[in-house]
Amino acid sequence: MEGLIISNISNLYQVKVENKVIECSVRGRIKQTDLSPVVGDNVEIELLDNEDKGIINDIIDRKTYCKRPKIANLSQIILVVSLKNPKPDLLLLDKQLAYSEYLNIKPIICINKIDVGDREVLKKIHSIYEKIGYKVIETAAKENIGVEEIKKILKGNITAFSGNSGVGKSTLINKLLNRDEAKEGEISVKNKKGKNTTTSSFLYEIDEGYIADTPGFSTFSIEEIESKDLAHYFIEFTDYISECEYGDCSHIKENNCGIKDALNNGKINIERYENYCKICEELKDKEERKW
Ligand SMILES: Nc1nc2c(ncn2[C@@H]2O[C@H](COP(=O)(O)OP(=O)(O)O)[C@@H](O)[C@H]2O)c(=O)[nH]1
Ligand SMILES: [Mg+2]
Ligand SMILES: [Zn+2]
Repeated sequence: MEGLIISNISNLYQVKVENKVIECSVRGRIKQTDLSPVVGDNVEIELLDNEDKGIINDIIDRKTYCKRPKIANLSQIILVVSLKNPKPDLLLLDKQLAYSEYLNIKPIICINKIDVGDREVLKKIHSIYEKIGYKVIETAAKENIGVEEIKKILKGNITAFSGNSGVGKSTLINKLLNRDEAKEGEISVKNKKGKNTTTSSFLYEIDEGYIADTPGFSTFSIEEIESKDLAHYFIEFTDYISECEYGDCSHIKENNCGIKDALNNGKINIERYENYCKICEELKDKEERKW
């Protein structure tokens, strides 16, 4: 039978099959391939004699896969910024947008703490990101504003939340799940020896979807992207890349660059372009240090 891995603590997996959760271990054969099951994987399991334990025999093809934190089949990432305390970090947001595009996971922007902060900044973020096709949702999680709108888009998806510390991710997740404590990513479970361990990620069922509570998503790194490919993950740039004179154009110092032309013609936002340049230089530095 088939199930969904909702948690993983060392080599034990909780697999949801219909309305039951079955504790599973992994068959040696899969362990020997480099493909170990992760949270979010759909797996083929076989029940053991006592019916509430099982063995994972196979992993069903993944739609998406994120290495750090390890999680499979995420379909959406809600990128949370706050209007104030901390103020919006658009460089981080642009990094996260690029990384989501690279992983082929749909990003959605959530501006939290709209009860405080500057309306002009709020308008600016809407304008920059809606123009290029991203959905932007406003919330004040603490005041329960906009939480229903977030709930609606969770249906049928496995959704993770990402953003700087303090933007309100835990508050938002707790409101969505109707739970009180801020325990984001720190689901403490006693293992067989009675020792407390912390799961890496956990999927919470909500309506007809899942919320991935994933520590480490707030600061995920985009080092996997090669600097030469970065422009492809800035979605509004892709139309202009073919107009560059040089096939290996980095869109920074070259002449006859389609992206710089689009920038000069007002078709690309200057802040997005400047963030592209910063991220590109950062990736290049890392690539050079590898040698
Ligand atoms: N003013 C205001 N404060 C909020 C809102 N949402 C969360 N906070 C506060 O922001 C702080 C950080 O929230 P938290 O959920 O821990 O952020 P996280 O680090 O992203 O998980 C807490 O003191 C929250 O009470 C909001 O909508 N408005
Ligand atoms: Mg938190
Ligand atoms: Zn170019």
